[in-house]
Amino acid sequence: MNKFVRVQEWLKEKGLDAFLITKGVNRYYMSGFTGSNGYLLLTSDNKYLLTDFRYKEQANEQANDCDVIIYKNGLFESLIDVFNKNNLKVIGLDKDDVTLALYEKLNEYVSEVIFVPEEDPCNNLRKVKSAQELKLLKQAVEIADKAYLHIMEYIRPGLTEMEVALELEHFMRKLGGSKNAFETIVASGKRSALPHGVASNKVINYGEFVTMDFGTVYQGYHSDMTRTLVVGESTAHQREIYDIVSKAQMKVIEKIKPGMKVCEADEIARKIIRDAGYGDNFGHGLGHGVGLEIHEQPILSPRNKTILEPGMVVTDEPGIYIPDWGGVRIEDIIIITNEGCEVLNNTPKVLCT
Ligand SMILES: [Mn+2]
Repeated sequence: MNKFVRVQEWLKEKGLDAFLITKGVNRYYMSGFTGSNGYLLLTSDNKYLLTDFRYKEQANEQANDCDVIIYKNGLFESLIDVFNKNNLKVIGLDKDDVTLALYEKLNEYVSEVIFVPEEDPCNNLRKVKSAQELKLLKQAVEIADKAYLHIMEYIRPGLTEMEVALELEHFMRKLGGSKNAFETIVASGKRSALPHGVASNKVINYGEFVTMDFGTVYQGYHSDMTRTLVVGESTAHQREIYDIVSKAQMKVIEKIKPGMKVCEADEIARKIIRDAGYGDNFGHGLGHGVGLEIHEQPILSPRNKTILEPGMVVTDEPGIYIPDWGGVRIEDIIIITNEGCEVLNNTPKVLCT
């Protein structure tokens, strides 16, 4: 079903006359407009895109099914005008995005309208991806995959974590990625016990774990992958930890399917790690949705009861982190299919270089 129709139904359910989208990715999702400034007002029968003079042509071209309004005397004047013309009285605001400053100002300028804090309905719609979105996500993943294949050849003792991060980032940009999906993590030796150890000046030594977590953005869509390897020869303990994480990660791929609650998917990996005696060393959720944002719904935590549906795109990224020793995380992006899942990443998951 058309996403605007879904929002119209949602407005009716909530008893709202309109919803004001303030968050950039949701503005893009509902209008196609890529400009950095603007508000999108969704009413029961129309979409109004309010933006400034710089984006006049771009907005009319990209958001061709919206009424484009270019502010003349500022955003508030234009908003009041639309509210009045459409007799809008009860308007939902994005409670995760609207600042107190904006909320105060809206109330000050338009006292006759009631503003209701709501979750932006787009966050929910974005969980299930369209064919076009899947295509772009696959391209973002492919770029990251190719960068990792390159880094497997490139990495060697004596390089710093930052040098490895830069090489990954440079390679992804050359392949068409527009920017890094997030701050690149390259964590070696004891630092690999830090789940979010962004690349530092530390030199990578022979025999150390190196955890690399990185991704790119392709036409707005994010990739996110993690591999852990040992530069040189691994120890029995390193192999033991790696094998547990690998088994947990693969078991999720084997078992995850639509109809399952996300907490049940999390438990597949968590049980394996717990049974191996490392339950306390896996302190984060199994993964997260990924798309226009690097972290989006559904969040795969042990507490989330959201039901998995075909077309959802999530990460599968269990880890074990042992303070003052090191850690392992392995992460792929998967699509929930009608039967189970499809893994988007193609790069090998092997311990040694
Ligand atoms: Mn991730």
